[in-house]
Amino acid sequence: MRPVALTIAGSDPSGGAGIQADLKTFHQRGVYGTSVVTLVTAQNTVRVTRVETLSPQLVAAQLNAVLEDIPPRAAKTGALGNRAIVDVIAQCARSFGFPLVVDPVMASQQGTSLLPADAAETLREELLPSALLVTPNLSEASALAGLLVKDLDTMEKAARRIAGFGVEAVLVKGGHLEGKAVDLLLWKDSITRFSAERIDTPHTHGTGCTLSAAIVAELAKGRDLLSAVRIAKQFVTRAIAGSTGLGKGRGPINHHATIDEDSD
Ligand code: PXL
Repeated sequence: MRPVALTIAGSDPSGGAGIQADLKTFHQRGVYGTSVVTLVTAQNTVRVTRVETLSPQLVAAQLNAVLEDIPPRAAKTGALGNRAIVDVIAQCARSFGFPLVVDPVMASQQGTSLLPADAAETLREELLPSALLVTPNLSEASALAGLLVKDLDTMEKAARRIAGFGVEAVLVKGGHLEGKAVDLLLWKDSITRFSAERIDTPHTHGTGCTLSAAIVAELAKGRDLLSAVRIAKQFVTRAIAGSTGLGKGRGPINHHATIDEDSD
């Protein structure tokens, strides 16, 4: 049977990020996708004009509906919106019998807040202990670790601090560093670096969502964390390279990307 993967995230009507990116990635990577919506943004490739969160009761009801009927093999969280939503997901996640990847989305690419500071604290204290992996970018790693993350040394330091909150593995994404795009994984007390050539394009909308969704898809298929991250990074690199520049602003990456299968 086809593996099932679940995303708990916000909606991006322009289709490049959020649940839309997650579901496209799940589909492209061969798993059946289910989704729980936490918030709805009104945005396109140029700007975000509005964000509204759903009630925590409605988020919990969606989650219970999928869990009781189509339990996933792996799940992710993306934009969660506020503390009450983080709380209900954290409570539920304590009894997840499958791996959870937390993409600690704090802001849209244009800088609109998708998680206030108090909710980020709840995510760190209440949700991370139930997660297999958290995937912060440099600014999210800075906020979670409480230190300025700006190079490989501080990425490692932040990863160790964030692991102290009870999450099994930390992937700090270095996509915003100068030079090569290097992501750093701390898992079982060892560090692995995943490096890719930097692709010079403004069309990177949805990169973080797509990376965590691709990791979840591979975990749902039964891969171990190291190969899931390696394959997901390859998929995202191809997707960035193939971005077509849809829209008038920073366009989406190409979720139709293909990679060299079973290259492990
Ligand atoms: O890429 C982070 C992100 C996550 N979720 C939603 C978003 C964005 C960025 O724009 O809109 C809904």
